[in-house]
Amino acid sequence: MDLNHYLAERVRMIETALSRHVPPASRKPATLHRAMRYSLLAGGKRLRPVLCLAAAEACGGKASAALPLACAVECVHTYSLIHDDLPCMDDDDFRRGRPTSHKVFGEGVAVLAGDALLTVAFEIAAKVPGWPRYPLAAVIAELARASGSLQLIAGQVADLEGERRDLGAGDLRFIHLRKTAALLTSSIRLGAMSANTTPARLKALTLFGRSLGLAFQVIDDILDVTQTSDKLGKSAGKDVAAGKATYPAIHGLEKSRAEARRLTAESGRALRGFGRDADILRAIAAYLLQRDY
Ligand code: GRG
Repeated sequence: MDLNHYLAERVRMIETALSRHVPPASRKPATLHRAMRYSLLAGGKRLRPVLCLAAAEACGGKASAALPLACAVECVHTYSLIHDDLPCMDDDDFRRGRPTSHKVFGEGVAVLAGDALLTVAFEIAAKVPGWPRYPLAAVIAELARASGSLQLIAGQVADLEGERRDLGAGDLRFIHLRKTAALLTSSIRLGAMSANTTPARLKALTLFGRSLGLAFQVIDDILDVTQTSDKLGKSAGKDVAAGKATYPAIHGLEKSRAEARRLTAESGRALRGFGRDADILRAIAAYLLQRDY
């Protein structure tokens, strides 16, 4: 299947489901629901939910079975963006091509909209039936681990504490693995779980997600220095301004590009045991690498 066609169809499916899972903007407290919808339905790339559906399909499952889990990871991801943009964190005023949540709704409502998106993620995930190899409790624990203090939040803490400090390549890998690769990998694992995949395939997809997540973050770091804010839909050049350790800052642009290519190739090798059903996952990995022009 053609990747653009696949992405357009799956993104449409995800957008429709996301809109249904979150209370309407008119529902009390209306400001909160408006803020949740403002950030969630602001048209991000939907990379994590698309990967969730594509992983389900690569394992012979159906996108429709994985859809609630895809929406759940997107809610967690959007919460993390809202909180990351707050003045007490990265202090950003531009995200997904529009002013950040706290700029529009104020800090209090932005914090609460993030809290509510994190909470609704688990309500949505709890709607799946669970599968013979992966009962509902295992599915919920998967999402909780990726979002929790050892993964996503650990990455954010290390990132915060690393500002204006001399971090090395090992510290940077620690941050990337947790802040970016953990939720991305979990999106893929959740999709695979919805297809009741074998433990061997789940392991292979975990390796795929880890390499892809690292590649994605290296590319994101490159784009931060090579692209404009308009093109990115978020403030460019923030990493340098905040004195952050990034891949290009430590290794330079050329080595960073080589590393992104190496990690993408590594992600491809993890899919060796999969047939044509995983072609979309392979195509997504190649497509992400092309973002770095
Ligand atoms: C606040 C707990 C907490 C965590 C925040 C997501 C995050 C951790 C920080 C945002 C900054 C950043 C560079 C994170 C790394 C992951 C990343 C590249 C996020 C942006 O994801 P995209 O590009 O965004 O997929 P869209 O808007 O397309 O969904």
